[in-house]
Amino acid sequence: MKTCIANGTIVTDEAEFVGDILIDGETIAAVGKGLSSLADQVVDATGMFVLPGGVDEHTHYGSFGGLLFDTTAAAAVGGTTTIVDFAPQARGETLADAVEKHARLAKGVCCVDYAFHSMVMDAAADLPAQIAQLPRHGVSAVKIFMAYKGTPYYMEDEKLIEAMMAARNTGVTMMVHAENPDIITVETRLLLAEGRTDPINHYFARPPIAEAEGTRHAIRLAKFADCPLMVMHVTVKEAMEAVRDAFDQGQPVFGETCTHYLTLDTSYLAKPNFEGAKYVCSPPLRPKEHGKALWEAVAKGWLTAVSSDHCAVAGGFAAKKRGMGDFSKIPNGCPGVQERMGMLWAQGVMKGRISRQKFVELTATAPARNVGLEKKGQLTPGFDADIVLYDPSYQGTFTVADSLAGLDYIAYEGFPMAGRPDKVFLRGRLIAEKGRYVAPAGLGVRLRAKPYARAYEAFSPHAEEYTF
Ligand code: DUC
Ligand code: ZN
Ligand code: ZN
Repeated sequence: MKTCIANGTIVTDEAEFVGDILIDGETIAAVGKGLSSLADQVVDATGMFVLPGGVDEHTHYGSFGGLLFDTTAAAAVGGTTTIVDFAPQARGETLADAVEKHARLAKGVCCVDYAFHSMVMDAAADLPAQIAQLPRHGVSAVKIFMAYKGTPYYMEDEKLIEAMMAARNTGVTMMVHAENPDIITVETRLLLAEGRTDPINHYFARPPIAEAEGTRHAIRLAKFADCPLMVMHVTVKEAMEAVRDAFDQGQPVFGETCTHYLTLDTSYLAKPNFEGAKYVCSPPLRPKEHGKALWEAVAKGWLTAVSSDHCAVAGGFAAKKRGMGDFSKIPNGCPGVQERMGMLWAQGVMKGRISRQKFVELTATAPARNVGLEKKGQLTPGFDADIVLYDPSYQGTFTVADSLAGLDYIAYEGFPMAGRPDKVFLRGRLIAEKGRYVAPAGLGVRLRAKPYARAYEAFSPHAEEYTF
């Protein structure tokens, strides 16, 4: 069966032009003009922007208390056709077993295609060997937590260095959650001792300097270990600058940021009636000036992708209220997979902060490249026919009433929409239309991410052997 998406404005990470996309089965067969006559059916895309389906390189379905894959229709209606989800590790479990267990939860349930990252939540003595196994399980990246001291997530430098060396030797991308754990521990203790228990104190306990220090620290360790590095959820100007400057000096260091750090700020944590708890995530929301620096960074390519860090904490607002009386007990997590692309379009493209090409790069092309997903993120013959017809004329507001994420709130309530995905195709099949999910659940398939992905592209551990 051949389908032609005709007469839309096709937007890639480099250009845009009015034309057609011919889909043959699940794959893009051709991009050009006058392709309708080759198709069995034609979808008129006049007036639409035709975008690659979004790739969200950072989601938490089931980790950090997040709801599971039965809530992934939210991704589809928001224009995201691939998620890369963190597989949580149970105590005593190997990283590979954790990935395979997580894959069983997604199979036949997930509404969009999915790949996995590993995350170390219980570092065993053989962690380096476990990391080396990951590419065989289709996993190209592992995340290490420098924060969360006192929990099994936390990793001390000695282990982190060994993990970096193992990752480097096997082409696994080392991802870090970079916040100085001791600053957080001390600040949390001081704040609670003063009786400061409200959600806003989550920010004061994790000040910008904690992230700046953690980021610089991670970059130095990576330099020592000769390991490419991906700094996740960069939220502060100084951390972003550390990533940018290390890269400029020739170190393979990359970073991403997330929708909420670009569009929300610390004032949301101060909302009355404990509403601020809905916005508790780590690192925390930052004062506005950091958001400004992050917009500049994504526009200029100093940060490579915008993910949602989607974590829809099960139980919604009631679950967040477990932290009443002690902000440090508020479950961490901010939902956003559904709104990621629409918010970035409305707040980024429509406000002139990024171009449409940059939008495509940040939401689809670059994350696919970061993760090593070879057939995703581009409107190119041979790639999967994951395609969004984006209707720029639609006007509305983001509201929980339209959310498929399974919570009683969203993070972007009341924000204006500037258009929305009118039709979303997953491997050639229509799965969402005008905010509704229109396909049987569970059509997503598991993707294998290739090692030696983006962070390794300019990196040869044996470069000196080739100098003359
Ligand atoms: N880090 C994340 O990336 N997401 C949720 C919480 C965290 O610490
Ligand atoms: Zn993190
Ligand atoms: Zn996360």
